[in-house]
Amino acid sequence: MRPANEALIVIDVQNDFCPGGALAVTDGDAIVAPINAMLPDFAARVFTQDWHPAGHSSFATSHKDKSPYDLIDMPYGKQVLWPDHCVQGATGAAFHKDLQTDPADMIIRKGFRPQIDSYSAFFENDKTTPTGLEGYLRTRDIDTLTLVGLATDFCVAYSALDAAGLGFKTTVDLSACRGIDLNGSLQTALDQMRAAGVKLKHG
Ligand code: VGL
Ligand code: ZN
Repeated sequence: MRPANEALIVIDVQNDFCPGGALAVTDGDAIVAPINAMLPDFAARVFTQDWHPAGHSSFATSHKDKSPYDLIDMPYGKQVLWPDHCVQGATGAAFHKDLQTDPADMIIRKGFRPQIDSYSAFFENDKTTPTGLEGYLRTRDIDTLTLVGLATDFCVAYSALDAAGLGFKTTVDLSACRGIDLNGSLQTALDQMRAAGVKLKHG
């Protein structure tokens, strides 16, 4: 068992990001067994859940004449438009059925504000509105994080970059992550994480 200052952060292992889902990541479900195997080793375990109201502003269907994967300008910056996904209460928003969720100490939901998306587990896409996760971890004296989940180049990378920026010792275990890879976004994310001092672990 790892020491009490270390947490495993499991990002968005939900049906819509797995094969058959609305925003399926290739082999997204292949990480479920490795994550289940990692859980017992950590004294602290946090899961995140992408959790959008119907008609969320990150959905292409909420914008006239826009298609999924188009880029638009939002008041807080550029935003990729996505297929409708992880709608609150829908099957697509549920965790993968084989993911062991009982060991989660906390489940943090994000992306619930209609007008702003939230990739990171720490801040919404305006990079200032906090989710509360930082306070949760600090009040438990946790300073070292391992991140796994979906998708490597969006929610995992944004979370890891914010974690490193907040001063957490941060590792991304790539053996338990899968990416979307939109126009080279996977390589960009890996480069950014490395440059920010995030340790990338390859299995
Ligand atoms: C995610 C796109 C939109 C993710 C969430 O979990 O990586 N990506 N919403
Ligand atoms: Zn989302």
